[in-house]
Amino acid sequence: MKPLKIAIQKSGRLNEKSVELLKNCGLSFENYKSSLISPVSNFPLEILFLRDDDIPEYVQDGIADLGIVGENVILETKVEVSYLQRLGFGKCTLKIALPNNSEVENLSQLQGKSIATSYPVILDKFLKENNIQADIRTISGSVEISPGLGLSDAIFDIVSTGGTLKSNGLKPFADVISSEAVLIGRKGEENNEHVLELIQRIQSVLRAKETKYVVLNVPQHCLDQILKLLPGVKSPSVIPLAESGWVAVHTVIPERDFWNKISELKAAGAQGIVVMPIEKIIL
Ligand code: PRT
Ligand code: ZN
Repeated sequence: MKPLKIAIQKSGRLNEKSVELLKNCGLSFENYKSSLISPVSNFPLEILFLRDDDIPEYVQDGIADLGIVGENVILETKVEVSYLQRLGFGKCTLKIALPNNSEVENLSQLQGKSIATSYPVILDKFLKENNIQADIRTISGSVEISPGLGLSDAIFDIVSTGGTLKSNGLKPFADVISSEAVLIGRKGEENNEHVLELIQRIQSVLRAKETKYVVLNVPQHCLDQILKLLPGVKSPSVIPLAESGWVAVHTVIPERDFWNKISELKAAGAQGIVVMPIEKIIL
């Protein structure tokens, strides 16, 4: 059977995390910087290393079956692909930003202004939705220097920490979309057996990342209250300890709620709490 092809970024912000995700899915492949294509030795899959801008079209046109790319790139290229899974990395927001001394105070005051961007399609849609006619100046890089050079009144660009805006004398003004890396697939391929298997593996890696395995010692008389605090995958395991009157409780706790939950458990009588990372959770 012909192997599937998955396109990932060759170098750049999404490369390392994309490779790490695929390796965590148990896929075995070489990651030579010089090669364009790398076969996976233990799954019917080949990995194509491409510029991120090319990935959506390659997937739409069937040159690749799957791709990992920022949502912003998909929206900008207006391709027809299936969103298969959000991946939780490469998070950023596309914002309109203004020079610190700009007099623009609300969206309607962008009317007639010029805005420099590498994302004209997304910006144009946003401006139309808000009935603003502005002059979109498409440039391919270093958008943030354009107001300082007198080339535009505002910019529309990716922001993550905000450091680049700040160091160029700009301030965030309006959030347009948020984006993260997503797994996309060619339309009609969604139910391919190997695509489904890969999605399942990715989900089990993501689930594990969001949770911690926790073991706590609990005096028997506190057990009921402790169990009420714990969700677990099904329900927590309770194991007697050598010392009578004590049990060990094994469970998983969501990362986002972690420190609050640990405080609640301590307050309810838990002791000797051990926390471990989880590699995969297969449901
Ligand atoms: O070479 P190739 O074409 O493949 O890569 P690229 O240079 O076009 O993209 P790359 O590697 O820079 O980014 C890949 C993807 O990462 C983007 O499409 C986004 O989905 C995502 N991403 C997440 C970001 C950022 N965060 C980000 N901060 N992409 C770019 N930036 C840039 C932004 O353009 C600006 O210049 O970082 C600067 C702002 O960062 P802060 O932290 O100062 O706000
Ligand atoms: Zn690019």
